[in-house]
Amino acid sequence: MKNKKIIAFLSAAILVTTMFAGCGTKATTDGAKATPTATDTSKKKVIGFAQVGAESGWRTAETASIKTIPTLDPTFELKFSDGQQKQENQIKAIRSFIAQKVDIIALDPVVENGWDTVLKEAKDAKIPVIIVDRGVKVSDQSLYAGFLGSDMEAEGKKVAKILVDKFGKAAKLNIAEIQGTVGSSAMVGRQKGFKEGIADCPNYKIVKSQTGDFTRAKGKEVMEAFMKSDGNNINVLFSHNDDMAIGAIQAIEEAGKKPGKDIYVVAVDGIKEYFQFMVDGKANATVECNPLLGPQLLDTAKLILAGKPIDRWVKSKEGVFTAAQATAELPNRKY
Ligand code: GYE
Repeated sequence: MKNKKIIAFLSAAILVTTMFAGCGTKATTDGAKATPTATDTSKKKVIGFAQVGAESGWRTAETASIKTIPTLDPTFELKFSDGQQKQENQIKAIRSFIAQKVDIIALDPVVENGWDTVLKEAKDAKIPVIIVDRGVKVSDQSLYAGFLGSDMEAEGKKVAKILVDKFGKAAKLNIAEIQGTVGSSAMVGRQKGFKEGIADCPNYKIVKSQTGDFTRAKGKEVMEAFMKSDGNNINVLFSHNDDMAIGAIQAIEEAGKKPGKDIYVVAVDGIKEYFQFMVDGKANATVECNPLLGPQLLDTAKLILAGKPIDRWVKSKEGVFTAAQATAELPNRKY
């Protein structure tokens, strides 16, 4: 009799354990498939982070920084989803975070538009949303708590200023532009800021402009095409990120020209690898965009969870670097 009771108890215990194991608390790389969790007993605060993808060195550094959150504060847990540069994946991830009843949703949106519906769902579920790195355009500002990231327009202006300082306003420049992901705030802002920055330079002409989707491979492809059609005309390359510039540098070399000399190369991000290209004389300047957003995201999440006010826009601090500073700065680069 006693044995039977023990067996019955054990089987019930096993059943319960298996049930909970089936909906475990493991972080997922595919938010869409994540199942509701049994974290509630652990009392950890859960941040669900919907990442853009893994398209660049900048992105890799940002992901690594965000993933330090549970180490910086062990009372926090992070659920991470890689959207593979697709908005639909990010929307699925957010819905999954809502189903899992996370405490905070952090969204790094691949593009600016198209978030109203899913952010409304998060709001209805009373889950605060922090927009990270890239901005969103929404019909109702109360759909998110705040934005943490860089000023993309200011970055575009800084690129323009580098050219004005180097060549002067009266110079005649044929500029090739490799844009980031179309419709992303990084692309829209950098382009706008740059155009404004060269508005009073009558002979600065953007002769070519195409997207390279922020990847090295596409940056190379686009520059190959530019070199074929306009190779002898282009004096400046403005790439919306360092990775595409690195791809383009290869294309310039393959076309028999000298990047950094025949074509002045300026980009945005400030990844360590690009500094090496500046040291080697193949790239000329970069405008820093800081990807190390993990600690600031944690601080912002803590404020929200404590019911305290946060800034509508938490800006990151950034600089500008030219090839002349590259050797001294290279050992300090953290990403
Ligand atoms: O510049 C680029 C990345 O959104 C600021 O995205 C970010 C941009 C960054 O792919 O390298």
